[in-house]
Amino acid sequence: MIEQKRHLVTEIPGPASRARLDRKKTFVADGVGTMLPVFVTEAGGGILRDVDGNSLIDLGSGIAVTTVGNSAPAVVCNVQRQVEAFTHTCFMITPYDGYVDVCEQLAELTPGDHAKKSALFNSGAEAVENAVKIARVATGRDAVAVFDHAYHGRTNLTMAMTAKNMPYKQGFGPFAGEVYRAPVSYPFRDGLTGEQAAARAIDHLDKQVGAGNLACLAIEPILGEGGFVVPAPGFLPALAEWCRAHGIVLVADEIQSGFCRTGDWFACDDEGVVPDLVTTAKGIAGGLPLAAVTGRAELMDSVHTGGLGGTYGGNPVACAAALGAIEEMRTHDLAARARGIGATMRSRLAALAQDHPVIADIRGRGAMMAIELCTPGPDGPEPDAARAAAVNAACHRNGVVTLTCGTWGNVFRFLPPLSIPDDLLQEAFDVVAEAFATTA
Ligand code: PLZ
Repeated sequence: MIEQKRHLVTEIPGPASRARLDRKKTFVADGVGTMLPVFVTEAGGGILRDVDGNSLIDLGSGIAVTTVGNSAPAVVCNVQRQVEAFTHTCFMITPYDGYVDVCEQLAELTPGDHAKKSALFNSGAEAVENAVKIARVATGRDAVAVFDHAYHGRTNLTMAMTAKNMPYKQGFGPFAGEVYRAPVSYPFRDGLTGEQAAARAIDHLDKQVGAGNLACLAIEPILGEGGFVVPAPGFLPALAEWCRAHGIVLVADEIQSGFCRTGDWFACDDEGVVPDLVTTAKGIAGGLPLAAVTGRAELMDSVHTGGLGGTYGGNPVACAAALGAIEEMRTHDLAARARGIGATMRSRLAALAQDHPVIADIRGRGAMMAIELCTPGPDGPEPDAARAAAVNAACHRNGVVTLTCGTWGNVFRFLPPLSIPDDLLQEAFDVVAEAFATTA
């Protein structure tokens, strides 16, 4: 394991990274952005090492992917074994055990004890698209309900489902039709109880779409890119109840919140919400591309044979990685570790908020925590995206990889790998505190 120590030997990014950034500019399309252009050579635990020899603390996990840590032992071991045995057959041509093993794990781990089946894909967006396909076939209906601040991907259908225009949608339309957006529960901004916010969303959908026209309602149980918004308690259960009453397929998009990130296997577990379909990706496979739709067996089976698939979906190497990642989560009780990390982060952030009133809200669950930065305005809190960007840049300069998010870009989020040692986590928050103290 790479040494677990923050150590900077050059400015960030250093000269070797800057030279590579010039090459990137020559050969990589400008549309593919890079938030922190340090070129990585090695990573593990809570550290990313770059080409200049700097060691940075990772509070992003490559956007909630390396939950078990980079190159986690069971992932490496399974992948090495699989890559030597065979790399691809295409599961639709000749199958293999790894795919079925992952589906069996998903049946056991996702919320609810009903019979479940899964289909595997490559990316989160692909999983969301397939969940919608399944819901449409199962219900014979077209309409899809999504929420304000939602993020579901960058493909044509999932762009339509994603709320924020820049940078995800600008210029890329026309978008898929029959997607309807409802107001979400955003306790910091709306002050509503979960039940009140659900009643508002349901009334909106009832009047503007009609419950009987909805194939599915897709929701992130904790919003990810939209700002780590945790809906008020009662919101998700009330929506689940309404979906059940009207034959609407409830799709929980657990792509960012799933696989121990929030301190449970899935964020829905917190309130005992049992979705009809769950989409997963990111944390499922320790960094290899894998995604899944898991759901009620009868719903999943409503699609004709051959209707779901793709050349690489459930690639054997990615499946081997997923089995390794799940083994790491089970053996090290990473859900409990996420709760511990969450408690540390919350107390550090609460202390920080005492000194910096710009920290207007602290929210999240487990190792998925964020702060929303605002200044007081005549009509309520005004998003302070400039401060979020300044603090983010100061963290980067000092060797801590942090991320922002949110519709207004004013949310500063923390997604450490669950393999991060305690002292490194504390040191990272010392750097965050210093970043607040030295920016205005
Ligand atoms: N659903 C809830 O968080 C991916 C996007 C990064 P893909 N979020 C990170 C970016 O700017 O592209 C995400 C998510 C939720 C779906 C997705 C999409 O997953 O694997 O990126 O397609």
